[in-house]
Parts: sequence; structure tokens; C-alpha cells
Amino acid sequence: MTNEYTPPQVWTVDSENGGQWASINRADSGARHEKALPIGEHALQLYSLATPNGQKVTIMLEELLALGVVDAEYDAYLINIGEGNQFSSGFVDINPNSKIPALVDHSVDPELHVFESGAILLYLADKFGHFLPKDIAARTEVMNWLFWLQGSAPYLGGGFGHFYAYAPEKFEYPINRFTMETKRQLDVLDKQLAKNKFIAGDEYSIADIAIWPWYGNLVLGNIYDAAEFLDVESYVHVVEWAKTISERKAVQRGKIVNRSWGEEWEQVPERHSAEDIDMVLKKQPK
Ligand SMILES: N[C@@H](CCC(=O)N[C@@H](CS)C(=O)NCC(=O)O)C(=O)O
Repeated sequence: MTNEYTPPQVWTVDSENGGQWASINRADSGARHEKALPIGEHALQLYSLATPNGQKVTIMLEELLALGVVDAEYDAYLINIGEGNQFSSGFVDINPNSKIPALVDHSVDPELHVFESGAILLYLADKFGHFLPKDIAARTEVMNWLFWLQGSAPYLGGGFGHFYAYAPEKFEYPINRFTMETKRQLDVLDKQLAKNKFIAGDEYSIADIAIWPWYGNLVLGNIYDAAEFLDVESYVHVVEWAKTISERKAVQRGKIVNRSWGEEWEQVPERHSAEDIDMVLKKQPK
């Protein structure tokens, strides 16, 4: 393996970047343009995109609605990160980190801003009393896996996914580095799911809701087109779990909210009521 690059004494923003996301990347934070966010009629306002981090929240909200929690009704607005919508003054007011998803709860005074998908899942689970056990031991196990996901997924998305699917060239070193780590993570999940029906035990929880959009989508071939490369079929328990979760109605609904690409029956760019999803799902060929 050769390395022709010698880092300069001090890195500057002019250094060679490239790759699919290069045009939105900058070394500073904060708003880049003035624009208020739209606000719909429900108490919960979500600003997001149907990437795995966004899907966690829309799946959670649809799961709550499926249980009959009417106060979980929400408006979901599209934040197109490729166009830099995450850098509007309105979005940055809610999330200074400029990353989707971000949630505002107008049912409390003053309104509450929630960012980081893990924090949003926890907030909704606590607010509505579902998908997070009350018992301290069971709750701790769910938290273990929720934090595992928040710490592990960046190796999958920002590491493996970036270098395998998005980088301007195929670089062997980072692909090997992050493939090793991704396969190790899949093995961790496989061993856990060999002993448990769901990630944190017998009950479906926010741990499953957080992990499925990343590792479930990965083994089902929905992200990075890397199922064969990673030999995902060898993680039999992860594949079985991923299929079980993908059959849930709320997952089928939540995963297409704030999606603006793919087939026409997979796109609900904005969601303001259940009908917005129903209408799109009806277009799915039988
Ligand atoms: N740790 C954050 C990660 C969120 C994140 O990385 N969001 C990405 C899309 S999946 C994003 O908004 N990227 C836009 C950018 O980096 O400018 C979370 O879990 O909410």
C-alpha cells in the first residue's frame, strides 16, 4: 500500500476534499442563511430526512400512533441536506449541530427543542410511556443498546458507507478498516440476537427502533448495496430480526416519511396526517 500524502503543518480549508458531500462540508458551524422553519398544526413538529437517523424518529412516531397514542400526531417537514437546508437560521435554532433529525414539542411552554436521534427516541419514549421499560434492569439494557447504536453507527455510516459508497475513489485502507469494524459490529448483534428475540430482550423497544434503520437496512440490502460484499447472510440472526421488524406496519410507514427519492410508493416528502402515508402506500404494486 502506498501513501503519497504528507499532512501539512497546519490543515486549512483549501485542502483537497472531494466526494459526494464535499459541497456542503465546511469547518465552521452555525447558520449560513436566514430562513424560518414552517410550523404545522400538531404539537410535534419534525424536521428531517429519511436517512437511517431520520427513519428512527418517524418509525417511533408511527409505532406510537399504531398504539393509539393520538398526541403523537406530527407534522414532518423535509430538510434536504444536499441543498444545505440544515444550515438555515430556523433549523440551527433548534439544532446547533445542523444535522437531521430535529424535533420541536409545542405542547410544553416554552416549546422544547430536541436534537440527536437517540435523545429524540428517549424523549418520546418517556413522554408517552412506550418502548422503554420502567423496570431499572430492563431499562438499562435498552439504554446500553441505544448508546451502543449511537456510538457504533458512525463507523458504519461515516466510515464504511462513506468510503465504500460515496468517496471519490475506492481507497483500500479505509475500506478494509471500516469493513472489519462493520463486520465486528454485525457479529456483536448476531450473538445478541441469537439469545434474544429483540435487541434488548423479549420486548420490542427503542433499541430496535434505533438499530434497525442502520443494521437492518444494511443486511436487507437497502443501504450502500453492500450485502454481498459484507456476506450479510452469515449473520443469520440479524437477517431474521431485520425481516421481522420490516414486516411491522409502523416500520413500513415510518421509513418512507421525509423520503424524496426511490419509487413513487416510497416517497412521502412531507407528512401532516396519516392519509399522506396511506395515499402513497396505495400506489405500491401488489
Ligand atoms: N448523531 C446524530 C447524527 C445525525 C446525522 O448525522 N445526520 C445527517 C444525515 S443522516 C445529517 O444531517 N447530515 C448533514 C450534514 O452533515 O451537514 C443523530 O443521531 O441524530
